[in-house]
Amino acid sequence: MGRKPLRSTDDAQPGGTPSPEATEVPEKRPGSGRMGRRTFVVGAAGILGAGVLKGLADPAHAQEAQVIVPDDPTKVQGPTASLVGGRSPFEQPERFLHPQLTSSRTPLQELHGTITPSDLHFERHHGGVAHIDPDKYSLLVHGLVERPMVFTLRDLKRFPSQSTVYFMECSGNFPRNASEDTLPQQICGLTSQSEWTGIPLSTLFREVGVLPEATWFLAEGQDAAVMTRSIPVEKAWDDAMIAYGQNGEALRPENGYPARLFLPGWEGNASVKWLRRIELSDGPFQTREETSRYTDPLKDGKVRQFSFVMDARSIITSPCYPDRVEPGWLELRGIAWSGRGRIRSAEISFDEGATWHAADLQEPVLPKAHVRFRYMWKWDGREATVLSRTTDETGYVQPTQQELIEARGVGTRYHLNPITGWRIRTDGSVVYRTEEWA
Ligand SMILES: Nc1nc2c(c(=O)[nH]1)N[C@H]1C(S)=C(S)[C@@H](COP(=O)(O)O)O[C@H]1N2
Ligand SMILES: [Mo]
Repeated sequence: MGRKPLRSTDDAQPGGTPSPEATEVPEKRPGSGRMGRRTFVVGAAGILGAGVLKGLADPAHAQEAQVIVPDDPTKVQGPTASLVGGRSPFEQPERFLHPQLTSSRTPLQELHGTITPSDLHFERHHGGVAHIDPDKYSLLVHGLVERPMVFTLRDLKRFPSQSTVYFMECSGNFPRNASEDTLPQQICGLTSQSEWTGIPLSTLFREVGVLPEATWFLAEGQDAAVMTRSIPVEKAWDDAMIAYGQNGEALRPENGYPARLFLPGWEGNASVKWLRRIELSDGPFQTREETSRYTDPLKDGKVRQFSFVMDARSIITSPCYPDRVEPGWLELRGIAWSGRGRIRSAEISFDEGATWHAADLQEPVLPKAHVRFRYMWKWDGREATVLSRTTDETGYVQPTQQELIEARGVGTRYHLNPITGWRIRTDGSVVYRTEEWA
């Protein structure tokens, strides 16, 4: 099936600064149509030829080289083994780029299972990608501690390590007033999942001897934005990590190489990439990213600050726009996740939420992780709507958009997790079930 080029949705927010994350449906990069190419290109370091040069001219495809797909692969010797593998030329999943290139979104509708390939993990950069020499990397931990210390990457890697699967989500992950031709990637592609390897932050906190009066810490990045956020110290004693590995390899530069803070289940913004400094203190630092940004206006004129936890959410990723389905059995597939812990259930509704039917959850259901759900459904060819909603182990139920607006007002841009779904028309075409904001 082909992907139509998407028009951008002008979702400007009245009375607010436009946020690259929260307010716009990003546009697809021009000229990157799927499967439309005559010459296939595939990532394959080690294959030489015109394709390599072509790749160099286009940084987005720097690792690509041309391959030939024979009519009968049994009649020709195939290419040799290579240093680094690439995708089948028939599979070209791509992130969606924000027009200002400040973020890109995971193609959730093209993924299987629950792990996001590292090169498709969403990105959000406030000052571009920082490139850091691992030999020059250091992390300073100071402030209200007994022994201020500087750790090199080597030092960090000597501590007992852990590898855990967690989702990561930007809190600006819902485009209000999206149109029917909207992909899952545009609805909530600012979430991805990886197996993160690193050390518990508590290890470093014990090493430096965090003082009892320290209640918050500042995390600072070494990028052009010098991203800084204040985090309650309890998160360090709970499950915060310093991550240096992602899906079996080193972090990608875009995701914070060589080391980042990782706060499971909390808004992505606080997981500071390219982490260079942690300062322990007896209160929050009130940085730009936690005062003018990442706060949620409420109905009563007040503003919610330090809303760290990502609320439970789900999305059906198949079928979705722009699929076309046939009458008969369909497996509805999607993902559900919660920053509070495990997903308890994912449910499907065919009657706008009047009744709900339990979907199967793929085991193991991990805490603070995307969980795949599936539901077998026989489509009778009549116009239909499919919605998904999830409930987490704390009993939190994913709200409708109306419930969200009633609870928080219309001004909120961050932490929007409404129930969403798809309309299936009699011709089998699938479109986003639009809902006007407010
Ligand atoms: N140093 C630094 N850390 C950062 C950012 C940044 O721009 N600079 N972006 C933040 C935001 S807004 C999000 S959502 C996550 C995104 O992480 P990712 O790019 O690895 O997906 O990183 C956070 N950490
Ligand atoms: Mo973000």
